[in-house]
Amino acid sequence: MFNKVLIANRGEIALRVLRACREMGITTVAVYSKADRDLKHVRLADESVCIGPNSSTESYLNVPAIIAAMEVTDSIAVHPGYGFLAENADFAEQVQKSGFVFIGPDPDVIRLMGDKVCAIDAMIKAGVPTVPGSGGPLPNDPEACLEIARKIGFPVIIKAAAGGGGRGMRVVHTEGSLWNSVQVTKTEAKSAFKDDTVYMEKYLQNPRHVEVQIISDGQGNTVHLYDRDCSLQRRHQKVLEEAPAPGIPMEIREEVYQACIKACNDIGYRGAGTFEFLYEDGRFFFIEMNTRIQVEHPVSEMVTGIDLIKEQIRVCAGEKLSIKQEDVKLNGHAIECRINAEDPKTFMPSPGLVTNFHAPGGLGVRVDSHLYSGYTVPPYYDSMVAKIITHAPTRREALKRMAGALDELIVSGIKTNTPLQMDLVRDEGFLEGGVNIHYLEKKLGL
Ligand code: MV4
Repeated sequence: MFNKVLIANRGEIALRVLRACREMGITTVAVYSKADRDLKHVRLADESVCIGPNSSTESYLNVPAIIAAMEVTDSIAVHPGYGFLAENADFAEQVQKSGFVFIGPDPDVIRLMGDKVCAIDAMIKAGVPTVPGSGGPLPNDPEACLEIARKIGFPVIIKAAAGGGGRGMRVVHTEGSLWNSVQVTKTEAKSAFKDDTVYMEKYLQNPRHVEVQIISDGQGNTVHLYDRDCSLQRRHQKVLEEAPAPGIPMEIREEVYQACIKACNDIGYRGAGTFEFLYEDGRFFFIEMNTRIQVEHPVSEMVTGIDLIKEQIRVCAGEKLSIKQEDVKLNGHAIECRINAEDPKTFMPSPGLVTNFHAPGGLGVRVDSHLYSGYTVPPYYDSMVAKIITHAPTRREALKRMAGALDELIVSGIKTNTPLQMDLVRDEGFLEGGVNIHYLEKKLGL
């Protein structure tokens, strides 16, 4: 096992990784930007290194600075968390070439999944159900594109191969607007990702966002940790997630889990990973794969009892997976509410001094947060400051528990989206279960 791990992230996920390392007896190294010297995990880490100024480009995204920090601290491995460099294949490669371990899949696997056209192709080969589509890049020819779109049937969606997470896509409803949309998406993709490759899919009008969590040791052993529903989102930012996805028959899900496991073993996947699907009319359609730990991983941990961060570290240290599929039992239901430092009405960021912080507690309540009374939320990074997770035998009970936890939560001095979350866990439509990806934006009148 690694004796020292560098945590290349900040906020709640850096603290989450630190806690896993501590339990495994691994020495921790925190790296932080100038604005982040007072982060909770920096105080708790065995060692810490300032890697640059406030801007993330010059600190948490600064590859030479992070590798230099690994060298001066004699770190063995780096945990990237989520965001920042977590899905940067070039970073993973640099880490390996410098003689360190990247806690994640091989750079080539990150690269394969980063190209959505290649990812979809790999999934088709493994038998994972995908959205009907162009089955490759779109040709640079209006007539050929029109023929593909007619075969798929309108509406269609044009997506950038290098995009993902909602960046670089365009819905097309009519034949007349197709070619212009293809060209505009290509131009945007070229400037955003330096790659103008685009592909086409059937546009699903009212799907749910359901994702499958897996963990693999890269030695042919992969297990799934069931699924999560992340349909409650605003502008591609998830707001509330839950596990398992409500109201989907287990036979349908089981088939998808087995296909995901086969895909992992086919591509030699190592580490934690998420298969994102759109779910509509009783069917799953793969859209993309995330090769990192995700923000919402705690809901899967709560319903399975598995520590995903520890498993990530173990498999990336070359150990075999410590669990077999039959050990992964689904127990109850979990909900996660993301607490953001933002205005609950305008969604404008609201950084500043937290004059008082009081976390909720009790049976089945988990709080993943780096907040403390007297901490100042800097304006330079993501506005998420806490995740409240509740676990109970049933969905209704988990939601009821969440309502109580949100009532207990105190974050004074800054604005947060807690009022929105309080409203959501009491929302009639959401309480029914199985709302689609447009539900929250419609509710907010967007
Ligand atoms: C889609 C889609 C409908 N049909 N693809 C947005 C994020 C990216 N991961 C893929 N996205 C979508 N792809 C087809 N063929 C609708 C979306 C989408 C969406 C997906 C998941 C969660 C929220 C969403 C919000 C708007 C659009």
